[in-house]
Amino acid sequence: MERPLTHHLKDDGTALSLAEYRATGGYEALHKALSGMAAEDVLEEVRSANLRGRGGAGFPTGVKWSLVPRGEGAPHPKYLVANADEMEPGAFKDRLLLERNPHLLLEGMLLAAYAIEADVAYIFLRGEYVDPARCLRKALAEARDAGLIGTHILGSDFSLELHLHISAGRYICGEETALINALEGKRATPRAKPPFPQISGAWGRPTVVNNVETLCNVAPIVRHGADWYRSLGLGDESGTKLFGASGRVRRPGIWELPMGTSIREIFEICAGGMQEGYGLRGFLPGGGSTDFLLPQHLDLPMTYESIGQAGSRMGTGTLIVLDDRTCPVGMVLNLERFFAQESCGWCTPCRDGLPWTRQLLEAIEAGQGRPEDLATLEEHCGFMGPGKTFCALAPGAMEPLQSALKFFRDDFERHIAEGRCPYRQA
Ligand code: L3W
Repeated sequence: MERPLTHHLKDDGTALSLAEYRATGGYEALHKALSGMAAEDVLEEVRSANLRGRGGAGFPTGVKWSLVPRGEGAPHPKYLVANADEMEPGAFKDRLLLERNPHLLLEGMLLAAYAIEADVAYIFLRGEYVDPARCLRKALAEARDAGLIGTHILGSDFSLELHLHISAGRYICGEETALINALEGKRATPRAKPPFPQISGAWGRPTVVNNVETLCNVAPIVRHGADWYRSLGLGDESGTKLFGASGRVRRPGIWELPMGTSIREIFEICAGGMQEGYGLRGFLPGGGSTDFLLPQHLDLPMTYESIGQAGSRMGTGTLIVLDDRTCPVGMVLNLERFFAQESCGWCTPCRDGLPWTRQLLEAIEAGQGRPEDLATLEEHCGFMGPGKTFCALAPGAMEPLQSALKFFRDDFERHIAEGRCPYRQA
């Protein structure tokens, strides 16, 4: 099985140095592009590979890049941003790439910047990612010393400045327009879209924001071609994906597998199934802001399409597993506490609705809930549903809640009827 993102990772857990990365064929794609491909050719290769954004939404990367104005009359400077603000509950896939293969990201960024004719690039890194910051600083210094970043890269006409920006630390900074505001030194609230950042982003200039994992796929695509990349997927969706599992599984972790791998393979073979004494109750397939799925969904392939059809989202592809000894109400409360704290406060449904949701769940979990609270919670899922808020934070926050109310309703009702959490020892 081919694993273009993780095949060459070192067993000792440290990052590949520039020399080690080069020994694996690293920067060959950049050489190939700068010596014989026009910017449009790189864009076309990525579009034809059907690479989709790995940050959670799955938007086609080539399409995103193609929306950037190019050529003579295009406004400059243009910007590229690697979204490394990995804060989705349950997601730790980008961290693996940042800590173990930082040059793969840098090469992907150089190629992406070349394709969209960007002048300046930023890595917007989660504030708490101290080890990734160390790895990136070292890789950036190595790349600068080797003439891979700066002016006339590899003797070509292509120049790029590339900076590391450490986030001050809010989940909403991962939303691309809030990220751009934060980068500009403004309060990190999302902007209205359209205009999309590809047209008017950082400092009003064309800007592309791509997730770390997305950008890490670019060098392998340019090196081996779109046909090869498409062939890596097991079905209609291309490439490989970093999948993960956390919760009471035997071996929590992250694994690179073909797109379309079954959830069962991720859960049973990679993660080793449940720990002794625990049963599988359900799982959030794509991180904290996705709808629960049930054991009956284990044989679904992990693709944007199939998980969507099952009523959830593949999101970041990182399963959060719910076992039969953990209270689903408590689990959802934990998530809603996070989302309520991370609301930027810009729009009313999210600013007021999430804390209210949290309060209702706290009361239910503490045994002080009322039967009518369940209908109120359901109403909140509607008030904060898709299209009702300024950005995707609150609708995402409602996904685990609305599905828990559907699949684990007995648990909510028992808390209210018994006046206590049935999972807690008396
Ligand atoms: C041009 C259009 N561009 C969409 C672009 C847009 C953006 C990308 C995705 O939220 C999701 C969210 C979280 N013309 C376009 C267009 N685009 N339509 O495509 O856009 P969108 O609006 O679908 O999503 P989003 O607001 O970026 C992302 C979910 O991901 N998520 C969150 C993960 C968080 C992390 C993290 O912490 N690092 O990964 C997980 O599932 O709930 O639904 O670039 O410009 N017509």
